[in-house]
Amino acid sequence: MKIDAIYLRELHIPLVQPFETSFGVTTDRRVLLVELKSEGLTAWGECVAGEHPYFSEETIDTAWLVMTQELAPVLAAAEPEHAGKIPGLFKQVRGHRMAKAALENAVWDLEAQVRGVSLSALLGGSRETIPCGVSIGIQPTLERQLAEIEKELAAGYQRIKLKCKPGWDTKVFEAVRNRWPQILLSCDANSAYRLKDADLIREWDAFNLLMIEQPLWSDDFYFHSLLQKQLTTSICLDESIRNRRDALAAIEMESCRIINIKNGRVGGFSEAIAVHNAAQERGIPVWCGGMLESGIGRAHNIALSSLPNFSLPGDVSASKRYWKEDIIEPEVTVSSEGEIVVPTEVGRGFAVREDLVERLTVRKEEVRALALV
Ligand code: OSB
Ligand code: MG
Repeated sequence: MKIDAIYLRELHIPLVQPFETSFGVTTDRRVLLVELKSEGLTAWGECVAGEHPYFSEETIDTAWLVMTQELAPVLAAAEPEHAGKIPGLFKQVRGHRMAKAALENAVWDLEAQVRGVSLSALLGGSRETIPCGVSIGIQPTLERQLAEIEKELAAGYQRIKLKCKPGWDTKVFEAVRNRWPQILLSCDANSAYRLKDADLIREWDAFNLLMIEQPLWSDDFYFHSLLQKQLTTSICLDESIRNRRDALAAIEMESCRIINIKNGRVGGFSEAIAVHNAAQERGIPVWCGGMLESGIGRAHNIALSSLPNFSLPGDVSASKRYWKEDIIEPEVTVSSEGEIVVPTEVGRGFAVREDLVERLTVRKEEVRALALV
């Protein structure tokens, strides 16, 4: 596949409602897109780095820098036969997985078009529909929290995940369980607790949570393994899992019983598939995490979620939960059974609204092959 041009674009898009986690509040997204041109085709990738280095070390700005200076010139000069070769091209650059993922995933997006298959089929997906959950941000009041859950359950979502932090945890879970004893319920601490909080976390076993996501340090396996031994509830790791080796270590050490796979966090589809396979071979279920993506990242998450071991509802939900107007057509919709239909059309199955992308673009840069610089 010949790469004719690579453009980076930054778009500014407000969220329909602020999203609060233990590390901060997001009200507007700075969305970084990769637009790849190849022999008359246009492919897209999305960089899921945040506006601040709170969830991970990367930000939209570090990703822009590393893509323009290091990664994109290498990609522009290559003629990859297969998107699975891209991690090898980027091997010399340490870290910067979200930047790498945006470029690699654009090549997968291109390859599906070139081969005339759906992105899901190209990745090895087998599901026709994917089960969906929602991640609900920390709310200003308990009343608002309950109202948000009620709304999402009415919309059909199969699993409710509550963001939590010290001071916004036990009393919230208790109120939710009193009102809805049977729903699939989980929580995500985004590393807000320490091992000394084990007594508090153990109280949550009473609430029959499907999982507790990343309670401790963002780079830890060992202390999570100590905590997991003290809990009946499963721990799910998100931040800690950067690649297949991390998944193997976490499984071996019994640091978790469930893994959240995020395309960007692990560096792209190739590594996401490797994590998926490693977990599947060891009987560990996975689900697809979300990073408040625009339609492009969302479409890619849907394709990834069609792999067989994505057996738990993911955080991939409808466009309208995030955006007044998404940049894809059709927008992502969720059925009243809480499912998204995996597209079978060639490519990602959602057209990019290029006029809208152009209007929302606040920064654009073309990257040329190294030899041409
Ligand atoms: O930990 O899963 C997380 C959003 C930003 C950063 C980290 C996380 C999240 C979410 C949002 O939970 C999931 C979504 O896209 O709806
Ligand atoms: Mg998480």
